[in-house]
Amino acid sequence: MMKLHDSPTSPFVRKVLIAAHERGLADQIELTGPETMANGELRKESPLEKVPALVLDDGTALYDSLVIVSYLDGLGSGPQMIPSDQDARTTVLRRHALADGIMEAGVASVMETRRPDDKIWTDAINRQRGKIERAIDALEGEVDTVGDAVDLSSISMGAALGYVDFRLGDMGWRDNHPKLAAWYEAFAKRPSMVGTVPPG
Ligand SMILES: N[C@@H](CCC(=O)N[C@@H](CS)C(=O)NCC(=O)O)C(=O)O
Repeated sequence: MMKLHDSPTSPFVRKVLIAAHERGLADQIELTGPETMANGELRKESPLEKVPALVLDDGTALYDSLVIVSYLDGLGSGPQMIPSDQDARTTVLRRHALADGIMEAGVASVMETRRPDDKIWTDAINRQRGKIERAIDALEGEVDTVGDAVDLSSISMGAALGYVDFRLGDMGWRDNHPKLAAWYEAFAKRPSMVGTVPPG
């Protein structure tokens, strides 16, 4: 049984869990829960002390989420997460970078709001939200070519937009991005998405 250091609200963890579902591996992964960050266990296995980190049966720890998805791509069966064809792989990795950037900026802006009131820097929050807005604009422009593909880029888009809904719902991203909204509505019905919704 593999062990995943996780947090139920992390979009990077969700990316990994969606991949695990799609590859038919979810029941081979035991979740540790967020307490391994608090109790110091995570830092013994991952010097960066971030979730997700996947610990294999031989004790090897894998991080970060991209590396874990790449590893899962070699196990189980189901849609290939990272295509081997050069052009397709480059597009999928670039689009993953866009979605991952939404997650990074989203997490950074949420962290900023958790500072003591007098230390919250609104400019920093707005700078992160600007990144998210531009990345969502970019995805709106290319979502036609994503179609119904299930790969690293679409699972990351699903996890990223799910996180925006979860933590930054006031951004109202659907209003000006009708194609992306329609894509997300369909993608969010996949069992891998339904089974990994962050707790309300
Ligand atoms: N690039 C990493 C990002 C992971 C990440 O930022 N995880 C956050 C939770 S959403 C975390 O563990 N933060 C704790 C910390 O930075 O100390 C990945 O893709 O796995």
